[in-house]
This record gives sequence, structure tokens and C-alpha cells, in this order.
Amino acid sequence: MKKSELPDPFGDARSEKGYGEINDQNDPVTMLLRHKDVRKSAHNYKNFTSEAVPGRIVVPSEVNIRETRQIPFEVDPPVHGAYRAIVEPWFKRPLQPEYQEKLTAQISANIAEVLQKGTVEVVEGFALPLQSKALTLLLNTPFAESKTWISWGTHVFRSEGEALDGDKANILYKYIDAQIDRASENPGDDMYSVLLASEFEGRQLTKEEVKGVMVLTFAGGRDTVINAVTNSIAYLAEHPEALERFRKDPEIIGKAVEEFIRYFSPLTQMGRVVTEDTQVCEHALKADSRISLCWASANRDAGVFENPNEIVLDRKMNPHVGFGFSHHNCLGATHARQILKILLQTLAEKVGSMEILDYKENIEDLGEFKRKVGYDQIEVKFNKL
Ligand code: EMZ
Repeated sequence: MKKSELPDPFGDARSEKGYGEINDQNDPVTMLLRHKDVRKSAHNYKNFTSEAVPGRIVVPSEVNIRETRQIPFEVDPPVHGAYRAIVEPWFKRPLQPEYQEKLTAQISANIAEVLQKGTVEVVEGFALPLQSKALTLLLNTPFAESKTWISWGTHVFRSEGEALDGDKANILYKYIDAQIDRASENPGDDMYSVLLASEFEGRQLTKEEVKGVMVLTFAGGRDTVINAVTNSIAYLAEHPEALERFRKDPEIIGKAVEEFIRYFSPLTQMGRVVTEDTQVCEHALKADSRISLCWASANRDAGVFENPNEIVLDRKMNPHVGFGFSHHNCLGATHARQILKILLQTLAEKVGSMEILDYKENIEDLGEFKRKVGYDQIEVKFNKL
């Protein structure tokens, strides 16, 4: 097996029964594994709500470490749509040429740095700083803030050896509270200030609502982006022909980004709470129990994707659900896509080859399933073109 491979642990369960079960902190989850069921249930917010106790739709559940409702993530339609309309234009800014120029400058500098160093531990030494620096563009805050965020490590709610870390979460909450207070006393053109000034149903957003959007922005796009960046590097290290292809046909890079998202599925799953007794795959689901929409499994469904376990750089039909599906599709997707697109372009322009020297896999423990999501560490040697 290649080092960059991400095996699909769900294959048998997906074809045999269509679901799997895991016990998450005594609040079990029925994981839906088929593409069709995942999409249908994601769309059906009446039976499968996101508006549960804050943290409960996340797997592993965050009910013990979070009280703030993430917005618009933990709200159902129609209110969801009203919140989403407020934040959507801000999250589309990565489409602007000036934004992309700044992001290109950041990523080029990061790549120049690793080329100069030669050998780098990619998670902490490349992907984390890249993610945090890029976040200063999304938030429109000073570049220097990225230093603080880098110091928090790859996940804001988890630390090494601990699934959920309340002390760590408090660092993020305190930081965000302080930023919201600063912006409310002295408004600028950053995301906190823009949200504080936004109108929702004829009134301004409250500080708690702004905090809900900010916590989502910090938490949702952190380990996911870091894993996507790290996995891209690992794949390209083992597939130099892909870099060559990007140099020859740069127009396929957009398709390659989608394919990477499908294959890597940086977010394994997202939960919902069942509102009334119902059934999926002939399996009874009780009201107030949890299900999850397993994006990672749906993205390997052979009924939808030919050769699902292979990366096909220019895959033609690619209805992947790596960014979720329906009402709650990923708000940060525009930003994430730009990061990956510019990363692939710049690597192709500057890097001749990469070599994986050493690595430790990051394996998610999902009861009967063990899923590799990326790496805890990966030492890579970068060679100039
Ligand atoms: C939540 C989630 C959102 C959660 C789209 O995903 O991402 C997770 O990484 C966070 O821990 O709180 O934001």
C-alpha cells in the first residue's frame, strides 16, 4: 500500500446493510453510509435536525465542552437561511482577484520556505501555518494574529491523546469574546465588526450570535483544511506524474481539487438528531437518537463513483459530498477550494519532487471502523523544480 493512500473502512458495511453503529460518549450514533441515504437525510431537516443541544450533532459530541450554538451550522431552515444570507457574501470574498493574489503570495512564501529548509514536518511546519495565515484573509484581521492561532495547534477542541479538551476550548472562547468586545468598542473592517453591524430580522446580531459564527469559522475549517493540505502533499510526493500533469494541463486543477476533496473527505461525518421514530435502510431509528451522514463513506460509493478508491485527477462526474450536502453545505468551501487550487498551482510551478521520509498516521477510532484521516506527523523532503 502506498503511504499516501486513505483506505475505505466502510465498504463492507455500506454494501451489506448501509449503516454502522458507534457508541460516542454513551450517546450512540447510527452512521448512514450510502451516498443516496446520506444526501436524502441531509436534505430532510424535519426528520433529522441540526438544531439540537449545541455540540450534539458533532461526532465526537461536543456537548460537554461547548454551550455556544454555532451559527448557521446548528440551526434548521427557515431561520438557518436568514443567518446564512447574512454570512454568505462574506464567505464568497475568496472569489475576488485581490483575495486570491494575497493568498497566492502567502502560499508562495510558505513553499519557498520549505524548499529552502529542504526537509519539513508538514503538519506543524507547513499545513498549520498555511491554514492560520490564510484565515487572516477570511477574517480580514492583521496577519500577526496567525501567530496566536498557530500556537493553538491543529485542533481547537482536541489535544494529543485527548478526544475533547475543555481547557483548550476555553482558550478559543476567551479569545473570541475579547475580539468581539474589541470590535464592538472600536469597529473596523474585520469579520467581527461586520457581523456585529449585521441586521437579522430587524435587529442587530447579538454578541452570542456573532460568537456562534466565529467559533464555527475557527473550528470547522481547521483540522479539515490541515488534513486536506497534508494529504495533498503526501499524494503528490508519491505521484510526481500528477505534478507534471498540472504543469502541462493547469486547467484540470479545478477538477483535481474536487477529486482530492472526495478522496480525502477531510470531515468524516456530521450528525443529526432524529425528531420522530422513523426508518433508514430497514433500520428503526428512535426519536431523540443520533444519526450521522458519513461523507467519507458516501464518497467511496461504487454505485456513484467508478473506481472509487482511486484518485482520478480529471474525474468527469463527481457529485461528492466532501463539503456536505443541501442546506448546510460547507460555508467555508469557497475559501478551502481556493487554498487547494493555489497550493496545487504553486507546487507545480516550484516543486520538482517530494519524498516522504517518515510519518505517523492519524487514525480516527469509530468503533467497528478505523479511518485514516491523514497524519499526526509527516516528514517530507522538498526538491526544487
Ligand atoms: C464544528 C464542525 C463543523 C465542530 C463543518 O464542521 O467542525 C469541527 O471540527 C468542530 O469541532 O465544532 O465546527
